[in-house]
Amino acid sequence: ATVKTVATTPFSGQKPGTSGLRKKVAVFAQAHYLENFVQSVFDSIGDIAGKTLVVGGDGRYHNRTAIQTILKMAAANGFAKVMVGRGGILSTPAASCVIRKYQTFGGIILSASHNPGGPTEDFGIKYNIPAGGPAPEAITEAIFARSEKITQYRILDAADLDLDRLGEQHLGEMVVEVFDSVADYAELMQSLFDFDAIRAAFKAGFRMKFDAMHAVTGPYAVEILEHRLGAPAGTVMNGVPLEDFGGGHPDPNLVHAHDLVAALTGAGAPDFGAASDGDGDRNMILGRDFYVTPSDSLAVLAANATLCPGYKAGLKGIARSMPTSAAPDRVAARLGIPAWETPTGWKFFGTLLDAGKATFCGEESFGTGSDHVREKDGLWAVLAWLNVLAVRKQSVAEIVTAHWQDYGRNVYSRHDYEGIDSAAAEGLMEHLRSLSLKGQTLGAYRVAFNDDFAYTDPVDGSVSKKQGIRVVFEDGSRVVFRLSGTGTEGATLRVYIERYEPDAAKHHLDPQVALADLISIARDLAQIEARTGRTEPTVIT
Ligand code: VG1
Ligand code: CO
Repeated sequence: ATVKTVATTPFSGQKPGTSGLRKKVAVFAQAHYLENFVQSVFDSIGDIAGKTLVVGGDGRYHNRTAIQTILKMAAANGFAKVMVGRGGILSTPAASCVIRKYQTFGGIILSASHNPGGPTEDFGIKYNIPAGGPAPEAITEAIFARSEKITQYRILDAADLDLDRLGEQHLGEMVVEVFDSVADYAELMQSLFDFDAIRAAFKAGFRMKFDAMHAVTGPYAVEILEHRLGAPAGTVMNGVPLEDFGGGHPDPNLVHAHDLVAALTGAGAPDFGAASDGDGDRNMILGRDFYVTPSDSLAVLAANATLCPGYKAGLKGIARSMPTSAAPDRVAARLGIPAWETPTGWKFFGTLLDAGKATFCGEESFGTGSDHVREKDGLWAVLAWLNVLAVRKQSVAEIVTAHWQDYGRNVYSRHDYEGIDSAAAEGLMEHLRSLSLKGQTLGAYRVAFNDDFAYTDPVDGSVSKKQGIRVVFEDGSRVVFRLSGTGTEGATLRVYIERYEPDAAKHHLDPQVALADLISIARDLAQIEARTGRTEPTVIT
Protein backbone atom coordinates (compact mmCIF):
# COMPACT_ATOMS: atom_id res chain seq x y z
CA ALA A 1 0.00 0.00 0.00
CA THR A 2 1.33 3.41 -0.91
CA VAL A 3 0.68 6.77 0.70
CA LYS A 4 -0.88 9.28 -1.66
CA THR A 5 -0.67 13.00 -1.10
CA VAL A 6 -3.74 14.55 -2.67
CA ALA A 7 -3.95 18.24 -3.59
CA THR A 8 -7.11 19.92 -2.37
CA THR A 9 -8.68 23.32 -1.81
CA PRO A 10 -10.62 24.49 1.27
CA PHE A 11 -14.37 24.18 1.66
CA SER A 12 -16.00 27.05 3.47
CA GLY A 13 -18.02 26.38 6.59
CA GLN A 14 -16.17 23.40 8.09
CA LYS A 15 -16.76 24.93 11.50
CA PRO A 16 -17.77 22.50 14.25
CA GLY A 17 -20.98 23.54 16.04
CA THR A 18 -22.32 22.60 19.48
CA SER A 19 -21.15 19.03 18.91
CA GLY A 20 -19.00 18.56 15.82
CA LEU A 21 -19.45 19.27 12.13
CA ARG A 22 -22.95 18.39 10.90
CA LYS A 23 -24.10 18.67 7.29
CA LYS A 24 -26.32 16.91 4.79
CA VAL A 25 -24.93 13.61 3.48
CA ALA A 26 -24.63 15.17 0.03
CA VAL A 27 -22.22 17.75 1.44
CA PHE A 28 -20.06 15.09 3.10
CA ALA A 29 -20.18 12.92 -0.03
CA GLN A 30 -18.49 15.61 -2.17
CA ALA A 31 -14.98 14.66 -3.28
CA HIS A 32 -12.38 15.74 -0.66
CA TYR A 33 -14.96 17.14 1.81
CA LEU A 34 -14.55 14.56 4.57
CA GLU A 35 -10.86 14.18 3.77
CA ASN A 36 -10.23 17.90 4.22
CA PHE A 37 -11.88 17.89 7.63
CA VAL A 38 -10.14 14.73 8.83
CA GLN A 39 -6.74 16.03 7.70
CA SER A 40 -7.51 19.30 9.49
CA VAL A 41 -8.17 17.30 12.65
CA PHE A 42 -4.96 15.30 12.29
CA ASP A 43 -2.99 18.51 11.66
CA SER A 44 -4.43 20.16 14.78
CA ILE A 45 -4.10 17.60 17.56
CA GLY A 46 -0.35 17.29 17.95
CA ASP A 47 2.04 14.44 17.27
CA ILE A 48 0.06 11.38 16.19
CA ALA A 49 2.98 9.16 15.15
CA GLY A 50 2.72 5.78 16.83
CA LYS A 51 -0.52 6.61 18.63
CA THR A 52 -3.89 4.79 18.79
CA LEU A 53 -7.20 6.26 17.66
CA VAL A 54 -10.77 5.07 18.31
CA VAL A 55 -13.27 5.30 15.44
CA GLY A 56 -16.97 4.53 15.34
CA GLY A 57 -20.36 5.98 14.67
CA ASP A 58 -24.07 5.71 15.16
CA GLY A 59 -24.56 3.51 12.10
CA ARG A 60 -26.35 6.06 10.01
CA TYR A 61 -26.12 6.20 6.21
CA HIS A 62 -22.53 7.00 5.07
CA ASN A 63 -21.02 5.67 8.35
CA ARG A 64 -19.17 2.75 6.79
CA THR A 65 -17.94 4.73 3.78
CA ALA A 66 -16.60 7.48 6.01
CA ILE A 67 -14.88 4.99 8.32
CA GLN A 68 -13.02 3.35 5.42
CA THR A 69 -11.70 6.78 4.40
CA ILE A 70 -10.71 7.71 7.95
CA LEU A 71 -8.85 4.40 8.41
CA LYS A 72 -6.80 4.95 5.26
CA MET A 73 -6.04 8.52 6.26
CA ALA A 74 -5.06 7.47 9.80
CA ALA A 75 -2.63 4.95 8.32
CA ALA A 76 -1.17 7.52 5.95
CA ASN A 77 -0.74 10.03 8.75
CA GLY A 78 1.23 7.72 11.04
CA PHE A 79 -1.19 6.29 13.58
CA ALA A 80 0.06 2.91 14.84
CA LYS A 81 -3.40 1.55 15.50
CA VAL A 82 -7.08 2.30 15.11
CA MET A 83 -9.73 0.59 17.23
CA VAL A 84 -13.07 0.35 15.39
CA GLY A 85 -16.36 -0.79 16.86
CA ARG A 86 -17.72 -3.86 15.04
CA GLY A 87 -19.73 -2.89 11.98
CA GLY A 88 -18.52 0.67 12.53
CA ILE A 89 -20.90 0.93 15.50
CA LEU A 90 -20.01 2.85 18.65
CA SER A 91 -22.40 4.90 20.71
CA THR A 92 -21.00 8.27 21.71
CA PRO A 93 -20.69 7.31 25.42
CA ALA A 94 -19.18 3.92 24.50
CA ALA A 95 -16.58 5.71 22.36
CA SER A 96 -15.74 7.93 25.31
CA CYS A 97 -15.50 4.86 27.55
CA VAL A 98 -13.11 3.07 25.19
CA ILE A 99 -10.91 6.15 24.61
CA ARG A 100 -10.45 6.41 28.39
CA LYS A 101 -10.08 2.71 29.13
CA TYR A 102 -7.39 2.10 26.50
CA GLN A 103 -5.85 5.55 26.95
CA THR A 104 -5.91 6.28 23.25
CA PHE A 105 -5.04 9.53 21.52
CA GLY A 106 -8.73 10.37 21.39
CA GLY A 107 -11.25 9.23 18.85
CA ILE A 108 -13.41 10.20 15.90
CA ILE A 109 -17.15 9.82 16.30
CA LEU A 110 -19.41 9.83 13.25
CA SER A 111 -22.86 11.04 14.14
CA ALA A 112 -25.43 13.73 13.64
CA SER A 113 -27.02 12.59 16.89
CA HIS A 114 -30.76 13.28 17.00
CA ASN A 115 -30.96 14.50 13.38
CA PRO A 116 -32.55 12.10 10.85
CA GLY A 117 -30.31 9.84 8.74
CA GLY A 118 -30.39 8.56 5.16
CA PRO A 119 -29.16 9.64 1.73
CA THR A 120 -30.99 12.99 1.90
CA GLU A 121 -30.53 13.55 5.63
CA ASP A 122 -27.69 14.41 7.99
CA PHE A 123 -24.19 13.19 8.74
CA GLY A 124 -21.63 14.43 11.23
CA ILE A 125 -18.12 14.03 12.58
CA LYS A 126 -16.32 15.12 15.70
CA TYR A 127 -12.99 14.57 17.39
CA ASN A 128 -12.86 13.62 21.06
CA ILE A 129 -9.71 14.27 23.09
CA PRO A 130 -7.73 11.65 25.08
CA ALA A 131 -9.77 12.44 28.22
CA GLY A 132 -12.73 11.09 26.24
CA GLY A 133 -14.73 14.28 25.81
CA PRO A 134 -15.59 16.46 22.85
CA ALA A 135 -12.72 18.71 21.79
CA PRO A 136 -12.82 22.04 23.61
CA GLU A 137 -13.24 25.25 21.65
CA ALA A 138 -9.50 25.94 21.37
CA ILE A 139 -9.12 22.71 19.39
CA THR A 140 -12.30 23.03 17.30
CA GLU A 141 -11.19 26.54 16.36
CA ALA A 142 -7.76 25.27 15.36
CA ILE A 143 -9.39 22.57 13.23
CA PHE A 144 -11.60 25.14 11.54
CA ALA A 145 -8.68 27.51 10.92
CA ARG A 146 -6.72 24.64 9.38
CA SER A 147 -9.67 23.66 7.17
CA GLU A 148 -9.65 27.16 5.69
CA LYS A 149 -6.04 26.87 4.56
CA ILE A 150 -5.69 23.21 3.68
CA THR A 151 -3.84 22.38 0.46
CA GLN A 152 -3.34 18.61 0.68
CA TYR A 153 -4.24 15.45 2.56
CA ARG A 154 -2.62 12.07 2.97
CA ILE A 155 -4.38 8.78 2.31
CA LEU A 156 -3.31 5.20 1.85
CA ASP A 157 -4.05 3.60 -1.49
CA ALA A 158 -5.49 0.32 -0.22
CA ALA A 159 -8.53 -1.95 -0.31
CA ASP A 160 -11.40 -1.54 2.15
CA LEU A 161 -11.27 -3.49 5.39
CA ASP A 162 -13.87 -5.90 6.75
CA LEU A 163 -15.49 -3.93 9.56
CA ASP A 164 -17.64 -6.88 10.63
CA ARG A 165 -14.78 -9.27 11.44
CA LEU A 166 -13.56 -9.09 15.04
CA GLY A 167 -9.80 -8.99 15.53
CA GLU A 168 -6.76 -7.44 13.93
CA GLN A 169 -6.25 -6.52 10.29
CA HIS A 170 -3.52 -4.45 8.68
CA LEU A 171 -3.55 -1.30 6.65
CA GLY A 172 0.05 -0.71 5.56
CA GLU A 173 2.02 -0.42 8.79
CA MET A 174 -1.07 0.32 10.86
CA VAL A 175 -3.07 -2.20 12.86
CA VAL A 176 -6.85 -2.00 12.72
CA GLU A 177 -8.58 -3.77 15.58
CA VAL A 178 -12.28 -4.42 15.15
CA PHE A 179 -13.66 -4.88 18.67
CA ASP A 180 -16.97 -5.67 20.36
CA SER A 181 -18.83 -2.36 20.54
CA VAL A 182 -20.78 -3.28 23.67
CA ALA A 183 -18.56 -5.26 26.07
CA ASP A 184 -16.39 -2.52 27.62
CA TYR A 185 -19.34 -0.22 28.05
CA ALA A 186 -21.57 -2.89 29.61
CA GLU A 187 -18.79 -3.74 32.05
CA LEU A 188 -18.47 -0.09 33.06
CA MET A 189 -22.22 0.14 33.69
CA GLN A 190 -22.08 -2.98 35.81
CA SER A 191 -19.37 -1.40 37.96
CA LEU A 192 -21.54 1.66 38.70
CA PHE A 193 -25.02 0.28 39.35
CA ASP A 194 -26.63 -2.34 41.55
CA PHE A 195 -27.36 -4.95 38.89
CA ASP A 196 -28.48 -7.45 41.55
CA ALA A 197 -31.19 -5.12 42.84
CA ILE A 198 -32.37 -4.31 39.30
CA ARG A 199 -32.38 -7.99 38.33
CA ALA A 200 -34.45 -8.78 41.43
CA ALA A 201 -36.94 -6.07 40.48
CA PHE A 202 -37.43 -7.52 37.00
CA LYS A 203 -37.78 -10.97 38.53
CA ALA A 204 -40.50 -9.65 40.84
CA GLY A 205 -42.49 -8.33 37.88
CA PHE A 206 -41.19 -4.80 37.35
CA ARG A 207 -41.66 -3.94 33.66
CA MET A 208 -40.15 -1.38 31.34
CA LYS A 209 -39.91 -0.43 27.67
CA PHE A 210 -36.79 1.00 26.11
CA ASP A 211 -37.12 2.62 22.69
CA ALA A 212 -33.82 2.52 20.82
CA MET A 213 -35.51 4.30 17.90
CA HIS A 214 -33.64 2.09 15.39
CA ALA A 215 -30.48 3.92 16.39
CA VAL A 216 -27.20 2.94 18.00
CA THR A 217 -28.37 1.92 21.50
CA GLY A 218 -30.27 -1.18 20.32
CA PRO A 219 -27.41 -3.66 20.79
CA TYR A 220 -26.31 -2.00 24.05
CA ALA A 221 -29.82 -2.07 25.51
CA VAL A 222 -30.52 -5.67 24.49
CA GLU A 223 -27.25 -6.85 26.04
CA ILE A 224 -27.58 -4.87 29.27
CA LEU A 225 -31.34 -4.83 29.93
CA GLU A 226 -32.43 -8.15 28.49
CA HIS A 227 -29.32 -10.33 28.78
CA ARG A 228 -27.55 -9.04 31.90
CA LEU A 229 -30.50 -7.72 33.90
CA GLY A 230 -33.09 -10.30 32.90
CA ALA A 231 -35.73 -7.96 31.52
CA PRO A 232 -38.13 -9.95 29.32
CA ALA A 233 -37.36 -10.24 25.60
CA GLY A 234 -39.16 -7.42 23.82
CA THR A 235 -38.33 -4.88 26.53
CA VAL A 236 -36.21 -3.12 23.89
CA MET A 237 -38.31 -1.64 21.08
CA ASN A 238 -36.89 -0.72 17.66
CA GLY A 239 -33.63 -2.35 18.72
CA VAL A 240 -32.04 -2.96 15.32
CA PRO A 241 -29.90 -0.01 14.16
CA LEU A 242 -30.92 1.08 10.67
CA GLU A 243 -29.10 3.48 8.34
CA ASP A 244 -32.17 5.72 8.16
CA PHE A 245 -33.46 4.99 11.68
CA GLY A 246 -36.54 3.47 10.05
CA GLY A 247 -37.37 6.84 8.53
CA GLY A 248 -37.83 8.34 11.99
CA HIS A 249 -36.31 11.20 13.84
CA PRO A 250 -34.09 9.60 16.52
CA ASP A 251 -34.76 12.29 19.09
CA PRO A 252 -36.08 11.01 22.42
CA ASN A 253 -38.78 13.51 23.22
CA LEU A 254 -42.57 13.42 23.53
CA VAL A 255 -43.02 14.27 19.85
CA HIS A 256 -40.59 11.89 18.18
CA ALA A 257 -40.69 8.95 20.64
CA HIS A 258 -44.45 8.65 20.18
CA ASP A 259 -44.47 4.81 20.13
CA LEU A 260 -42.90 4.76 23.57
CA VAL A 261 -45.21 7.46 24.90
CA ALA A 262 -48.20 5.45 23.68
CA ALA A 263 -46.82 2.30 25.32
CA LEU A 264 -46.48 4.11 28.67
CA THR A 265 -50.02 5.46 28.65
CA GLY A 266 -52.92 3.86 30.47
CA ALA A 267 -53.55 1.42 33.28
CA GLY A 268 -51.86 -1.61 31.71
CA ALA A 269 -48.67 0.28 30.87
CA PRO A 270 -45.28 -0.83 32.20
CA ASP A 271 -43.72 0.85 35.24
CA PHE A 272 -40.95 2.65 33.41
CA GLY A 273 -40.12 3.87 29.92
CA ALA A 274 -36.99 5.31 28.37
CA ALA A 275 -35.61 6.21 24.97
CA SER A 276 -32.29 7.28 23.57
CA ASP A 277 -31.18 9.20 20.48
CA GLY A 278 -29.23 8.48 17.29
CA ASP A 279 -25.82 8.21 18.96
CA GLY A 280 -26.94 7.04 22.41
CA ASP A 281 -26.00 10.05 24.50
CA ARG A 282 -29.52 11.36 25.20
CA ASN A 283 -32.27 9.91 27.34
CA MET A 284 -35.94 10.47 27.96
CA ILE A 285 -37.43 9.12 31.18
CA LEU A 286 -41.10 8.23 31.57
CA GLY A 287 -43.20 6.65 34.29
CA ARG A 288 -46.67 5.25 33.68
CA ASP A 289 -48.59 8.30 32.43
CA PHE A 290 -45.75 10.47 33.65
CA TYR A 291 -43.03 12.49 31.89
CA VAL A 292 -39.84 13.51 33.68
CA THR A 293 -38.39 16.81 32.48
CA PRO A 294 -34.64 16.32 31.90
CA SER A 295 -33.74 19.07 34.38
CA ASP A 296 -35.79 17.28 37.06
CA SER A 297 -34.23 13.97 36.10
CA LEU A 298 -30.77 15.34 36.87
CA ALA A 299 -32.01 16.78 40.17
CA VAL A 300 -33.72 13.54 41.26
CA LEU A 301 -30.76 11.38 40.30
CA ALA A 302 -28.40 13.71 42.17
CA ALA A 303 -30.61 13.61 45.28
CA ASN A 304 -30.61 9.79 45.13
CA ALA A 305 -27.07 9.23 43.89
CA THR A 306 -25.82 7.42 46.97
CA LEU A 307 -28.28 4.58 46.28
CA CYS A 308 -26.05 3.66 43.33
CA PRO A 309 -22.88 1.76 44.31
CA GLY A 310 -20.66 3.84 42.00
CA TYR A 311 -21.69 7.05 43.76
CA LYS A 312 -22.00 5.74 47.33
CA ALA A 313 -19.39 8.23 48.50
CA GLY A 314 -21.52 11.15 47.34
CA LEU A 315 -21.13 13.78 44.65
CA LYS A 316 -18.37 16.40 44.39
CA GLY A 317 -20.56 18.87 42.57
CA ILE A 318 -23.34 19.16 40.01
CA ALA A 319 -22.97 20.97 36.70
CA ARG A 320 -25.74 22.03 34.35
CA SER A 321 -25.90 24.02 31.16
CA MET A 322 -27.21 27.57 31.53
CA PRO A 323 -30.64 26.94 29.91
CA THR A 324 -31.22 23.88 32.14
CA SER A 325 -33.53 24.59 35.08
CA ALA A 326 -32.12 25.38 38.50
CA ALA A 327 -33.71 22.27 40.05
CA PRO A 328 -30.28 20.57 40.33
CA ASP A 329 -28.87 23.68 42.06
CA ARG A 330 -31.37 23.17 44.89
CA VAL A 331 -30.10 19.64 45.40
CA ALA A 332 -26.49 20.84 45.35
CA ALA A 333 -27.31 23.49 47.96
CA ARG A 334 -28.93 20.88 50.20
CA LEU A 335 -25.93 18.58 49.81
CA GLY A 336 -23.50 21.42 50.44
CA ILE A 337 -21.67 20.87 47.14
CA PRO A 338 -21.00 23.32 44.30
CA ALA A 339 -23.47 23.89 41.46
CA TRP A 340 -21.88 24.93 38.15
CA GLU A 341 -23.55 26.71 35.24
CA THR A 342 -21.88 26.25 31.86
CA PRO A 343 -22.73 27.10 28.24
CA THR A 344 -24.75 24.62 26.18
CA GLY A 345 -22.81 21.58 24.95
CA TRP A 346 -21.15 18.72 26.81
CA LYS A 347 -17.64 19.95 25.93
CA PHE A 348 -17.93 22.56 28.70
CA PHE A 349 -18.27 19.91 31.43
CA GLY A 350 -14.93 18.25 30.64
CA THR A 351 -12.66 20.49 32.68
CA LEU A 352 -14.98 20.37 35.73
CA LEU A 353 -15.12 16.57 35.59
CA ASP A 354 -11.36 16.24 35.05
CA ALA A 355 -10.68 18.56 37.99
CA GLY A 356 -13.02 16.67 40.32
CA LYS A 357 -15.28 19.69 40.74
CA ALA A 358 -18.41 17.93 39.50
CA THR A 359 -19.62 14.31 39.47
CA PHE A 360 -23.04 14.62 37.77
CA CYS A 361 -23.81 16.87 34.80
CA GLY A 362 -26.88 17.52 32.75
CA GLU A 363 -28.61 19.51 30.07
CA GLU A 364 -32.28 20.23 29.56
CA SER A 365 -31.95 18.67 26.09
CA PHE A 366 -32.27 15.11 27.45
CA GLY A 367 -28.59 14.89 28.39
CA THR A 368 -27.47 13.39 31.70
CA GLY A 369 -24.17 11.86 32.74
CA SER A 370 -21.33 11.64 35.22
CA ASP A 371 -17.58 11.48 35.55
CA HIS A 372 -17.56 7.83 34.38
CA VAL A 373 -17.02 9.08 30.80
CA ARG A 374 -16.79 12.52 29.22
CA GLU A 375 -19.99 12.46 27.20
CA LYS A 376 -23.61 12.48 28.21
CA ASP A 377 -24.84 8.94 28.43
CA GLY A 378 -28.38 7.80 27.66
CA LEU A 379 -28.23 4.24 29.00
CA TRP A 380 -26.33 5.41 32.07
CA ALA A 381 -29.31 7.62 32.96
CA VAL A 382 -31.72 4.74 32.34
CA LEU A 383 -29.70 2.44 34.60
CA ALA A 384 -29.40 5.13 37.27
CA TRP A 385 -33.19 5.44 37.28
CA LEU A 386 -33.60 1.66 37.35
CA ASN A 387 -31.23 1.48 40.30
CA VAL A 388 -33.15 4.18 42.21
CA LEU A 389 -36.53 2.60 41.37
CA ALA A 390 -35.33 -0.87 42.39
CA VAL A 391 -34.07 0.37 45.76
CA ARG A 392 -36.87 2.79 46.61
CA LYS A 393 -39.63 0.51 45.31
CA GLN A 394 -41.81 3.51 44.43
CA SER A 395 -43.16 4.64 41.08
CA VAL A 396 -41.49 7.29 38.92
CA ALA A 397 -44.41 9.64 39.63
CA GLU A 398 -44.16 9.10 43.38
CA ILE A 399 -40.43 9.78 43.40
CA VAL A 400 -40.67 12.95 41.31
CA THR A 401 -43.69 14.43 43.09
CA ALA A 402 -42.07 13.73 46.47
CA HIS A 403 -38.97 15.50 45.17
CA TRP A 404 -41.07 18.56 44.24
CA GLN A 405 -42.73 18.55 47.66
CA ASP A 406 -39.34 18.49 49.26
CA TYR A 407 -37.53 21.05 47.08
CA GLY A 408 -40.29 22.94 45.30
CA ARG A 409 -40.81 22.57 41.55
CA ASN A 410 -38.83 24.40 38.90
CA VAL A 411 -41.58 24.40 36.29
CA TYR A 412 -39.87 24.25 32.94
CA SER A 413 -40.44 24.05 29.20
CA ARG A 414 -38.52 24.56 25.97
CA HIS A 415 -40.13 25.82 22.78
CA ASP A 416 -38.28 25.22 19.50
CA TYR A 417 -38.98 27.07 16.28
CA GLU A 418 -37.25 24.91 13.69
CA GLY A 419 -36.25 25.74 10.15
CA ILE A 420 -36.78 29.49 10.35
CA ASP A 421 -35.03 31.92 8.05
CA SER A 422 -31.40 32.41 9.17
CA ALA A 423 -31.33 36.17 8.64
CA ALA A 424 -34.60 36.58 10.55
CA ALA A 425 -33.17 34.49 13.38
CA GLU A 426 -29.99 36.59 13.54
CA GLY A 427 -32.10 39.76 13.50
CA LEU A 428 -34.22 38.46 16.35
CA MET A 429 -31.14 37.72 18.45
CA GLU A 430 -29.64 41.14 17.68
CA HIS A 431 -32.89 42.76 18.74
CA LEU A 432 -32.85 40.85 22.07
CA ARG A 433 -29.20 41.72 22.59
CA SER A 434 -30.01 45.43 22.21
CA LEU A 435 -32.66 45.50 24.95
CA SER A 436 -31.96 46.87 28.41
CA LEU A 437 -34.75 45.65 30.61
CA LYS A 438 -33.43 45.92 34.14
CA GLY A 439 -36.11 47.26 36.51
CA GLN A 440 -38.91 47.03 33.92
CA THR A 441 -42.16 45.27 34.73
CA LEU A 442 -43.37 42.67 32.24
CA GLY A 443 -46.77 41.29 33.24
CA ALA A 444 -46.47 40.10 36.83
CA TYR A 445 -42.66 40.07 36.73
CA ARG A 446 -39.93 42.65 37.31
CA VAL A 447 -36.69 42.18 35.40
CA ALA A 448 -33.65 41.69 37.64
CA PHE A 449 -31.22 41.70 34.69
CA ASN A 450 -30.81 40.67 31.09
CA ASP A 451 -27.58 39.74 29.35
CA ASP A 452 -25.90 37.54 26.76
CA PHE A 453 -24.45 34.70 28.82
CA ALA A 454 -20.65 34.64 28.95
CA TYR A 455 -18.65 31.93 30.69
CA THR A 456 -15.19 31.82 32.13
CA ASP A 457 -14.10 28.23 32.67
CA PRO A 458 -13.16 27.99 36.37
CA VAL A 459 -10.43 25.45 35.62
CA ASP A 460 -8.60 26.68 32.53
CA GLY A 461 -9.82 30.28 32.40
CA SER A 462 -11.01 30.08 28.80
CA VAL A 463 -13.80 32.51 27.95
CA SER A 464 -16.89 31.76 25.82
CA LYS A 465 -19.15 34.64 24.89
CA LYS A 466 -22.61 35.02 23.33
CA GLN A 467 -23.95 31.77 24.76
CA GLY A 468 -27.60 32.80 24.97
CA ILE A 469 -29.80 35.73 25.93
CA ARG A 470 -31.08 35.57 29.50
CA VAL A 471 -33.92 37.63 30.88
CA VAL A 472 -33.98 36.94 34.61
CA PHE A 473 -36.80 38.19 36.83
CA GLU A 474 -36.63 39.19 40.46
CA ASP A 475 -38.32 35.98 41.68
CA GLY A 476 -35.75 33.86 39.80
CA SER A 477 -38.06 33.08 36.87
CA ARG A 478 -36.28 33.23 33.50
CA VAL A 479 -36.70 33.20 29.79
CA VAL A 480 -33.67 32.29 27.69
CA PHE A 481 -33.15 32.52 23.92
CA ARG A 482 -30.53 30.70 21.83
CA LEU A 483 -29.98 29.68 18.26
CA SER A 484 -29.22 25.99 17.77
CA GLY A 485 -25.69 24.98 16.82
CA THR A 486 -26.56 21.48 15.61
CA GLY A 487 -29.03 22.01 12.77
CA THR A 488 -28.29 21.74 9.06
CA GLU A 489 -31.19 23.70 7.56
CA GLY A 490 -32.03 27.34 8.21
CA ALA A 491 -31.99 28.30 11.88
CA THR A 492 -33.66 26.92 14.97
CA LEU A 493 -34.66 29.30 17.74
CA ARG A 494 -34.85 27.75 21.19
CA VAL A 495 -36.84 29.51 23.91
CA TYR A 496 -36.41 28.19 27.45
CA ILE A 497 -38.94 29.13 30.12
CA GLU A 498 -38.66 28.52 33.86
CA ARG A 499 -40.52 29.50 37.02
CA TYR A 500 -40.08 28.27 40.56
CA GLU A 501 -43.25 26.99 42.24
CA PRO A 502 -42.95 26.34 45.99
CA ASP A 503 -46.67 25.60 46.42
CA ALA A 504 -47.24 21.83 46.28
CA ALA A 505 -50.93 22.38 45.51
CA LYS A 506 -49.85 23.70 42.10
CA HIS A 507 -47.24 21.09 41.24
CA HIS A 508 -49.63 18.96 39.19
CA LEU A 509 -50.32 21.74 36.68
CA ASP A 510 -49.31 21.27 33.06
CA PRO A 511 -46.17 23.41 32.55
CA GLN A 512 -47.75 24.99 29.44
CA VAL A 513 -50.52 26.28 31.71
CA ALA A 514 -48.32 27.15 34.67
CA LEU A 515 -45.89 29.02 32.41
CA ALA A 516 -48.48 30.62 30.10
CA ASP A 517 -47.76 34.20 31.16
CA LEU A 518 -43.97 33.80 30.80
CA ILE A 519 -44.43 32.09 27.43
CA SER A 520 -46.32 35.08 26.09
CA ILE A 521 -43.81 37.51 27.60
CA ALA A 522 -41.05 35.63 25.76
CA ARG A 523 -42.96 35.71 22.47
CA ASP A 524 -43.55 39.43 22.74
CA LEU A 525 -40.02 40.29 23.83
CA ALA A 526 -38.48 38.45 20.90
CA GLN A 527 -41.17 39.56 18.44
CA ILE A 528 -41.29 35.96 17.29
CA GLU A 529 -44.36 36.16 15.09
CA ALA A 530 -43.40 39.43 13.40
CA ARG A 531 -39.82 38.32 12.75
CA THR A 532 -40.29 34.64 11.87
CA GLY A 533 -43.91 34.40 10.75
CA ARG A 534 -44.43 31.61 13.27
CA THR A 535 -47.37 31.62 15.66
CA GLU A 536 -46.50 28.30 17.30
CA PRO A 537 -43.32 26.38 18.10
CA THR A 538 -42.60 23.21 16.09
CA VAL A 539 -41.54 21.17 19.12
CA ILE A 540 -42.37 21.67 22.79
CA THR A 541 -40.49 19.72 25.44
C1 VG1 B 1 -28.36 20.67 21.17
C2 VG1 B 1 -28.73 20.77 22.63
C3 VG1 B 1 -27.49 20.73 23.49
C4 VG1 B 1 -26.70 19.45 23.19
C5 VG1 B 1 -26.40 19.38 21.70
C6 VG1 B 1 -25.72 18.10 21.30
O1 VG1 B 1 -27.56 21.76 20.81
O2 VG1 B 1 -29.47 21.94 22.88
O3 VG1 B 1 -27.85 20.81 24.85
O4 VG1 B 1 -25.50 19.42 23.90
O5 VG1 B 1 -27.63 19.47 20.95
O6 VG1 B 1 -26.51 16.99 21.61
P1 VG1 B 1 -28.15 23.04 20.03
O7 VG1 B 1 -26.94 23.91 19.75
O8 VG1 B 1 -28.83 22.52 18.82
O9 VG1 B 1 -29.13 23.66 20.98
V1 VG1 B 1 -26.39 15.63 20.66
O10 VG1 B 1 -27.23 14.43 21.45
O11 VG1 B 1 -27.07 16.30 19.20
O12 VG1 B 1 -24.81 15.35 20.40
CO1 CO C 1 -26.82 12.68 20.68
